[in-house]
Amino acid sequence: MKKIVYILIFCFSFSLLLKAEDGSKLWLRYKSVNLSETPSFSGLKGDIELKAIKEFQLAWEEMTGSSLPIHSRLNNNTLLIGTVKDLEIRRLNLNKELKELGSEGYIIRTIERGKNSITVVASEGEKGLLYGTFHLLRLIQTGQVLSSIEISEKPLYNVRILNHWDNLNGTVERGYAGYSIWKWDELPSKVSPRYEDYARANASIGINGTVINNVNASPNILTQEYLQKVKVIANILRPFGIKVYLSVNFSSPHILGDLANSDPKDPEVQKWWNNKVKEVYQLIPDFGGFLVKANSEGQPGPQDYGRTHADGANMLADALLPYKGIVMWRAFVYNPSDQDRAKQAYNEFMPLDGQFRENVIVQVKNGPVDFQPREPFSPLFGAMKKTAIMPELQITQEYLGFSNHLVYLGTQWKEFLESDTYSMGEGSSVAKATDGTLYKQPISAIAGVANIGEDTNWTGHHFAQSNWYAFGRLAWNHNLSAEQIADEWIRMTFSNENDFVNPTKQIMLESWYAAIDYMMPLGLHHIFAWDHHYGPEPWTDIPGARADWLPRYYHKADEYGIGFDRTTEGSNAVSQYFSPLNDKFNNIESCPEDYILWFHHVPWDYEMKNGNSLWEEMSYKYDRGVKQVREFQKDWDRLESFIDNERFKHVQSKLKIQSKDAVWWKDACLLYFQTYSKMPIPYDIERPVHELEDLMKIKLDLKHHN
Ligand code: BDP
Repeated sequence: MKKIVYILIFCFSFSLLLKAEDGSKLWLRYKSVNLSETPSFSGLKGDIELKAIKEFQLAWEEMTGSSLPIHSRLNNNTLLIGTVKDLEIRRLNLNKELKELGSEGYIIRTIERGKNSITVVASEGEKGLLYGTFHLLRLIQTGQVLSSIEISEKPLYNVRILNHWDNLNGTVERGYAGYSIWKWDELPSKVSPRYEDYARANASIGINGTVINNVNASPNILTQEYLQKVKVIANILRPFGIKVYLSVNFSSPHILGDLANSDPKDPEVQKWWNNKVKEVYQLIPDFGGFLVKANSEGQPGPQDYGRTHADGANMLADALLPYKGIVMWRAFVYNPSDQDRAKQAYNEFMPLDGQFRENVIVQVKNGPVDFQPREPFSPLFGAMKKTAIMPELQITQEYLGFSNHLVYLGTQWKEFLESDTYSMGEGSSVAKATDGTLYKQPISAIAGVANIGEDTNWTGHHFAQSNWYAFGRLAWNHNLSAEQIADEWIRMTFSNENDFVNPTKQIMLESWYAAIDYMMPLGLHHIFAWDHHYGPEPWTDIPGARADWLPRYYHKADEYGIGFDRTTEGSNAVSQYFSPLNDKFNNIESCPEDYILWFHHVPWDYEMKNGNSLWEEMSYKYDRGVKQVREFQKDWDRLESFIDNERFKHVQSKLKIQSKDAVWWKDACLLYFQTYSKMPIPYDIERPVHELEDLMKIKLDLKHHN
């Protein structure tokens, strides 16, 4: 049925009622929008059952308190939403442009039609329409001028996907926002309303895929029983343009299928996977594919049978190919050995370059070790020129204070995506090496490990929502600045008042640097407490534990100095980078100080660029991190009148925890490393308030759910 919808001109304002808010609406808060300056804006037309139109209706209702007026003619100030299938859209001569933008791209444009000025949201496909509508709503929410819009967009990565590390028992590995949102016990009969809320939120930022179970995968996910549950989730996500993917356990044929082994070269094993994949597609016709953690941290894999990662990935890829499914094969591999952990993934995967099927994409964490507060980019980016590579970012703050610390990661991800790999000469950023610009690849993708749980505000900390948001926005367009993303997010989530937006943005933009400073400045890494990765334990020694799971392996502090020698004299990890980076990192004089202890074992009295000794510089960095968090507290307190009390208080108390933790980190690291440096903590910084021996006794009972 064809219906044309017109909306009357609206021009009104809302008084900002600072009603208690629990954060459950995320950035999709249409109520608080002040429309007083919104010029004539109206109309809606559409003939498809579109979530896009529904979303606009919902927004309209929330903004105006009344339902969307429907008329039957195009007038001035009409909003026209439609795909190229729609006659009105076809009449606008946008088809060529729309074709170039593809089915996820869209145009939002003010078009003069005779005496009338209409606003058009148009796309080749329905997904583009959904994204375009959310974009338009974002413009409204952030108070932008709507009288002459000229926007055309398309995503820079094809697959923009969340990785949930959610277990089938409801726990979330490295999850800090409560239990999983996926209620496996209730499915398939009972459907939580949050599944649809989740889908909407993701669609609003362009996320188009989700891996709903942990990479440490239970084989049970592939049983009929669970697939029936997955089907229900897939059905809910589909209208929002989101495909479901699953993490699979490489030993599934043996464990579920009772086969003697799971050797990828065994025809019985191949047959098992072919049948299993067929079964999956019978239930979920648009199923996305598999994510695999193999031969990593005790997970089974092809190497158990003397086969390579390529053999394993290709077997699954062959099974998925007839249905256009993909395999995301993780490169997060390392084993206890004499070889520097930071070098292992590269050494393992480089020889396999060119051996992977076209529907395989190798998923590489941003850094060579493991989501540390700050790492140089993994040398695999740009290096595998005949293999599609996708970045894996960690949205959940496993190594950044869980859901207690305010750490905006837009800044971190931008630094990473813009890092120059030099793989094809200067200007070969990680982003370009993975989005299809430098290397022609059939698929491009980017993944983020989700920070979502059943907490009312979804992410534990209200500000952790900004990381979910930033991931989606950067996956869509990595050219956006961290600042722009923070700005939009604040306006949509809290308030459009500049006196609130600007200081809040400042906090966000400084927060990652502050966290690095109070946790692991100057390239220090992995000096966390055993297992739970929350607080500092640079001293830990667990008898019998793997050396590469202990902080000493990484900081190597001794009386001479501190840091991991990865130069040509040391582990030679520098050689995995392209020229001129290899030389730059190799030479202590040219190595960026942000990474100096990542690449060098530096004497305590080494003179830094500003004239401080290394020890002094380290002390000042820790101190600066602490001071910054104290400033965040002051800044936040000044903003009390701008937002609802509920969220204000929540963030305020989280900042208290962060502040205490920052002091804990500073005292622990300075007092402990001082036992090696034997130098005084510079007298112009705050004295430690803890005894080292007391700090060494702290054992937090934070469960790490495996
Ligand atoms: C580490 C986590 C661990 C994950 C692993 C992975 O500590 O829980 O299973 O990464 O990415 O950061 O596979």
